[in-house]
Amino acid sequence: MKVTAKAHTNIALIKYWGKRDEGLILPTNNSLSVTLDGFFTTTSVEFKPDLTKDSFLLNDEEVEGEQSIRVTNFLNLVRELAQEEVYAEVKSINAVPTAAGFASSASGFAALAAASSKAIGLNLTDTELSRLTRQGSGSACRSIFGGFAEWLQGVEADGSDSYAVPIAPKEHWDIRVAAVVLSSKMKKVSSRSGMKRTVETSPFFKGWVESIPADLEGIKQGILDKDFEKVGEIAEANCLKMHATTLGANPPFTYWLDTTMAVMQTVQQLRSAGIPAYFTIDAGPNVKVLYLPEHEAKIQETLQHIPGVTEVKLSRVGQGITYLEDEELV
Ligand code: FM0
Repeated sequence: MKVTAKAHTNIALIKYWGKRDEGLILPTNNSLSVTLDGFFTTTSVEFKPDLTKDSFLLNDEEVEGEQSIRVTNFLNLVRELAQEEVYAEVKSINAVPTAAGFASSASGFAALAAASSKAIGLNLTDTELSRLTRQGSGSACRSIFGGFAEWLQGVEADGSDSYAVPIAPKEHWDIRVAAVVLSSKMKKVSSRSGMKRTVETSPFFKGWVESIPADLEGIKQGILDKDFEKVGEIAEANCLKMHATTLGANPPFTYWLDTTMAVMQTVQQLRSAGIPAYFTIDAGPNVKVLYLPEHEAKIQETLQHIPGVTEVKLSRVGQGITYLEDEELV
């Protein structure tokens, strides 16, 4: 049976940055994200007895190398769970720039997990699906849910209590996110290797982990109260703390470019001018700006005029996993 699933990316307001178990992908802290409707991956999976290996097409092109190994490793987990030994044909369409800090792996692995687990006959609950998805890419486990979701780090060595839970549905709060795309796109240090180097060498990592519980408590209250200033201030500060840990790593690194800082300064200037806007940045140079619907025109206009910015993509809060009935990619 061919199954097609659609998953949206998410942007972390409290970042996942550090693993306690690299194989099972278990984090050193809880994280919290908002799912975005503007950026998504649609994936179809069909397990076929006549195949001699998995095949993976991304945006109609055959993928090989590290990316295809990650897909096969993930499918191995799905086969193990289902006790099946059959290879799969995987086709993905990614409406997200890859490897540019747009968490493309999040929507990618969430869609892959949903489509493959269903195609092989597993009937997983959202919690089980989130736990499985986590083992493809950590941040992806939050994309099972729409709206606002928290990934519970868990304490068990086998990862059984490490999965995402919904905090508030997308209908709860209409906040917006502008994804600011910079002309220079490729990141040099992947999030996976960047967080590993940080955990192993940065003296600031301990402080980062210790600061998380207070940020989480504050932001969850802010989301429930729809207190935009509170949520924005905590998210921006949390992002800056995460990026500070990379400067303390050995060798040190940063994901920021000059234009990244120009966008950050513009956001701060917007606030000085009375427009509530806050930034957050993942493991890449692009910036996401949080704002309220009534300021959309001004936000868009201001951001796209920053030199070095190629595109500003606006997004609302998105939904969780959906399955497409016609079995075709859209
Ligand atoms: O999304 O090694 O999921 O919480 O995006 O595949 O588990 O790609 F800013 C960084 C994403 C980390 C923060 O890490 O790593 C966040 C980040 P994996 P991911």
